[in-house]
This record gives sequence, C-alpha cells and structure tokens, in this order.
Amino acid sequence: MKEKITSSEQAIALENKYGAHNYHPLPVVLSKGEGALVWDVEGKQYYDFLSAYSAVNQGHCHPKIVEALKQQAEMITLTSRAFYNDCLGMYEQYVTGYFGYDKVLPMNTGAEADETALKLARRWGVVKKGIPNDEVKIICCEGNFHGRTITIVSMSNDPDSYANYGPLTPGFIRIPYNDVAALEKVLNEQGDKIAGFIVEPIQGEAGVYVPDDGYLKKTYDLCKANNVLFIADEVQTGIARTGKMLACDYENVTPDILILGKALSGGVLPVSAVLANDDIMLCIKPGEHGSTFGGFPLACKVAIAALEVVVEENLMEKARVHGNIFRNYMNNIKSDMISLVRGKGLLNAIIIKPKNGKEAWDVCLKMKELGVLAKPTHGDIIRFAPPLVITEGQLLDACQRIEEAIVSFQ
Ligand code: IF1
Repeated sequence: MKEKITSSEQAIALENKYGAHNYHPLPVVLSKGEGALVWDVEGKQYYDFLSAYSAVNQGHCHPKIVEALKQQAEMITLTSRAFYNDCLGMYEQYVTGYFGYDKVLPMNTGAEADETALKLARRWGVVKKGIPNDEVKIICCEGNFHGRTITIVSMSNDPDSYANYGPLTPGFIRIPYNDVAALEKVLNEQGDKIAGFIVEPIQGEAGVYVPDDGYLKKTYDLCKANNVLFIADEVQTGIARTGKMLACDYENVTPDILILGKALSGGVLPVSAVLANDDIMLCIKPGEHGSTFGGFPLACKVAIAALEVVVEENLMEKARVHGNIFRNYMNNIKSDMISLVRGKGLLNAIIIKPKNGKEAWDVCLKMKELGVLAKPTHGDIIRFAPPLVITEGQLLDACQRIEEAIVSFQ
C-alpha cells in the first residue's frame, strides 16, 4: 500500500477498481481546500462552485469550525444516547433558539433527517390527528429530491432514484411542484387522511427550480386550513444559501417541521436535524427513534461553530448580494448556449443548449481546465453554488473563467 496518492490518475483508478460505481465524478482529484478554493493532487487551484452540494457554505476548512472539531476530538467524540453528554444539551438550546423551535431531534445525514420528519409526521397523524395507522398519507412533489433511502426514493419520480429497488413504501401522494391548485384539490378530496406536505423551497435536484413567489405561503396556509403539517426540506436551501437563513424566510413561513443538514456542520461532519414544536416532537417517545451518532459531542460543537460563522460573517447578505452579481453576469454573456439562468442567492443554475454536439458536461470539463469546478445535472443543467465566503473579487474572476469556457464553444 502506497503512503500517498501523487497523481489524479492513480486516485481515479483506485476508486474505479475498489469502489462501487454509484457515481460519475468529474475527473478531478481534490486534496486540499480553503474558503472558496480547492486544489487537486497536482497542485492546480480551482474555485469550488459545488460546495459539496451546499454543505460547505462556510468555506472549506473554516478555521473556527476545524478548531471546534479538534478541541472536542481530544475530549470525547461519541457517547451514544444511552448516556447524557456535556455537549448535546447546549447544542440543543443553541439550535432551537437559533431557528425558533421548542425542540430538535439530531441526526447525521440529510436522508436520515428526512426519514425522521416522515416518521414524525406519520406519528403525529396517528396520535394527534386521529388518522387510522395504515391509512396515513403524506403529500410530496414531482421532481423532489430528499435522499436515497427506500422510503425516500418511494417519493421520487426519477427512475434513476427508485427503479428496480423492489417494493416501495406506500402512503405518498405526489403532486406537481409549484402548483397550489393541485395541493388544494388533494387536500379537499382526502385531507382527513393526510398528515403532512413535504416540500423543498427550491428544488435542487430538479435543476434549481425556483417556485413562483407566494407558493410557500399559499401552500402553508392550505396546510393550516386542513390540519396538515407543512414540512420544509431545507437541507440544501437552508443555512444562508439562498440569501436568507432559510429559503422559507422569504415568505415568512415557519414550517411545522424543519429539516436541516449539509451546511449545519459547514461540511466538516455529517450533521442533520429535525426541528419542531412540542405538540409535534413529543409524539415520539423514548426508544421509538434514534441513531448511534445522532447528536454526538463532536457534531454538537462543530454545528454550534458552523452556525456562529454564518451570523458572524453575515453569510446571508453575502449570498444575496453575490447571487445578484452572479446572475447578472451570466445573463450578459453573449452565447446562444445559455438558454436560462435561474436561482436565488448563491444557489443558481444555467440551462445549457447543446451546440455542435457539445453539452453541459463538455462545458464543465472546459471550466475545470480554466479553474472552476461545477457539475452538470439532468444532461443540460449546470449548478453553480460556491461557498458563501467567496469574495467579490474571486466571484468576478470565476465568472470570467465561466464566460471564457462557454464562449469557447461559439
Ligand atoms: C447525492 C442533488 C444536490 C437534498 C435535499 C435531502 C438530501 C439532499 C433537498 C439528502 C441531498 C444531494 C445528495 C447528492 C446529490 C445531491 C443533490 F443533485 F441530488 F439534488 F445537493 F443538489 N434533501 N442532496 O438535496 O441528504 O442524505 O445526502 O445528506 O449524491 O446523492 P444526504
């Protein structure tokens, strides 16, 4: 076994040979990161315009978050929830105060937090709303992405996510996204059997699909009128990414159940959370849900530091201002390959119209050559989501490189 990887080819070959083939990465091998920048094993520098799918909003290896990790790592890392620890309570107080909820249920990955939210909504539906146990339904949206578990992919209408994974979990009703009337119809027809409506304030996987203004508020109000929980999956849109702490803040909507992940740890550890008030959260009792790592001391300290950074460095404002600069710049690029620019804050996408057989993947390879990393999705969409700590100078430099890549195909 060699001590250290010294070339990209070597690292890629190892992954190919020994790793499951469940990804198709861009051919770049990263070994270092700082703020909005990353370096490959050959030492080439790039702007990171993926941010690990919005997990490193606070920037790579943020010194304050890394310091919190190091300090706690020398004390105690994991206790399980069989015992109390001296970090969890303080974190729970901090995170509930930060987002304005009575209680938090700590988990690790986004998918786990989404699963938790679904269980919580079903449980509430049975014990509080009085829906018969086997008849509880949850409404989800077309184009959703909530993770990879069997139950979560049971909500998906993307065959890559759900096909050939055997029997799916029943109990979901899927309606078109950004369609208030569709929700109203389902609620009118079977509202008494429905526990919750789970929605992404902006659909990430669908290609940064931003719903019409008012969609969240109107659907929230419909849920309220029908005694249905409004469940917001802010795993990707939360923690300042879209220019507010939560994307729901744009419409002054407070979800009944809030799901967070990714940037909750600044990309340092898998840390996710479900937040809700007592009437909902206390429907789950001791022994009825959990996880070995959920709320582990290391995660608690890291998450507090990560959330402090967001406020201390005013990342909401930065995302908002720099997002406007980014979209403005992209909209002014003279190329018929750009058919649409959309997004909010620093969660953006460009829809690429293929030209001379060159498509989004080719644009991403060209950008990589020019020092900007982004990943295509659905063939023709490129997502642009740099760490929120990117400076204006860095952003403009990156925009020039993106422009150069796109016009190189003219
Ligand atoms: C992958 C997309 C992003 C999420 C929302 C829950 C989760 C995610 C709204 C699950 C995860 C990821 C995971 C990543 C691809 C990715 C993604 F392209 F699929 F849509 F970010 F844009 N809710 N999103 O976006 O969180 O369990 O992964 O921690 O490779 O699957 P997780």
